[in-house]
Amino acid sequence: MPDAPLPASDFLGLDALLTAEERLIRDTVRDWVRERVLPDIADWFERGEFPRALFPELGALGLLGMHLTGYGCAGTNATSYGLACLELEAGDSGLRSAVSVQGSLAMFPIWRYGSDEQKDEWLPRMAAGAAIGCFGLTEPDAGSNPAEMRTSARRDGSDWILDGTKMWITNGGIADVAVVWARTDDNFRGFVVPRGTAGFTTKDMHRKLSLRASVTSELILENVRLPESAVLPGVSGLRGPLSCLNEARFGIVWGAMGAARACVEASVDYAKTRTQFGRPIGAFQLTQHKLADMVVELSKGTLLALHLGRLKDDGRLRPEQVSLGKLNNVREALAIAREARTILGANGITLEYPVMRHAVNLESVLTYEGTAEIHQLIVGRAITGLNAFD
Ligand code: TGC
Ligand code: FAD
Repeated sequence: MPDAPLPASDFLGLDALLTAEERLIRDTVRDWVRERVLPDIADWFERGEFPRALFPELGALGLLGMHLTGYGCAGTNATSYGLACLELEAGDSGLRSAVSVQGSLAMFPIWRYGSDEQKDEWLPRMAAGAAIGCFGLTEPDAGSNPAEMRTSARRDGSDWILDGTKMWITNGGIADVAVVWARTDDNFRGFVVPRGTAGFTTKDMHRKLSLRASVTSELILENVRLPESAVLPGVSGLRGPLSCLNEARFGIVWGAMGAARACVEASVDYAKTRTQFGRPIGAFQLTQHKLADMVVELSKGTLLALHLGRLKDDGRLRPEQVSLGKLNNVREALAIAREARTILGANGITLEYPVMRHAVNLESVLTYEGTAEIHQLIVGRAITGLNAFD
């Protein structure tokens, strides 16, 4: 009697390396995505929208700022946060983006660097999904190199005056609060800017061919007057925003494998049922070659994510190691999605199947949170000790 087939989605049996609690969180998120996201995601993607109503549901599930402690946050370990990102991105990268930005880029800086008043005002509502946050670092002329940002914060008495434009900001148009990074006389500082502040407006960006089920916006700051209490007191310098990116990039290491898994599952199903030349296309050697290579990279990438998760939970994860994970897992997820597309033939280009949606989403994921080239240079610097950015 032959052994039972090995599942493409967990060929190495990595499930056994998770704790019961981690599996429970993973299964809860997977079920929620299956029930609440998969039936509608193609429509949201086609219409170019992200339903705001999902936020309170994500909050009720404990997924917003889930690896933070206190203030209504779930306080899970980092591996559980990663598993949640994986399951969310198996639904859509836009969904994982919304959660990454809320928890790792908007809540994290307030939680780590904010005053007690800022934490009390924002974190409980953000954890519940009652308030949405965004993170404004990138500008029209400062992407990979945020040190070139023009957005300025100058003193006026005890107030600050902010001027500038942030671009490509996830959740920007639906955010109740923006964490905005700006240049001061001698440094960079973070500011907590509530929607409704005079001079602060947002404009959604349209005609995107990627990450369509996600709100992407410009933040426009014109003579925005903020009190001293708006500044994040706990950090100055680019270390502030870059440290937040470590958190979000860690989530992407996992999330990319969710998108990859969805593509692998769709192509295995398709290859077993689509018949040409009198047999399932999955019976052809060339198709099996593709499927095997996809499963190899999915397995390696998921193992890498788990290893980085364990390092993070042990307090030993270094930013350069996160860069290695983001570089590898997004690059391989994109290769898997493109290969999956070929297996589905013409059907692969439609929204009836998830693969093209994941493939185009992953183009954004390859670029944001540090492009593939930037992560190559970060890893290259760590290996050689030579700084290519100087
Ligand atoms: P340098 O100017 O030398 O360093 C500035 C300070 O920052 C520190 N630092 C870090 N700290 C913590 N974690 C990290 N990963 C850090 N990287 C740098 C550094 O030690 C220094 O500290 P200090 O105290 O000495 O002042 O800059 P660098 O040479 O280290 O970095 C250059 C470079 C290119 C690697 C960096 O600028 C970079 O990572 N650029 C990429 C920019 C980026 O990733 N932007 C992302 C925007 S947010 C986004 O995309 C959200 S998408 C959300 C979604 O929808 O999911
Ligand atoms: P550039 O920096 O202009 O780079 C263009 C090309 O040049 C890339 O291939 C890059 O790798 C390459 N390059 C640059 N420098 C070097 C170098 N030294 N060596 C070799 N190659 C180099 N930002 C936020 O702040 N908040 C958000 O919420 C956010 N959400 C986003 C959502 C989406 C959908 C997208 C697409 C982007 C988002 N971003 C956000 C912006 C994102 O972080 C930037 O797009 C990214 O950092 C790259 O910047 P850039 O697009 O200006 O490209």
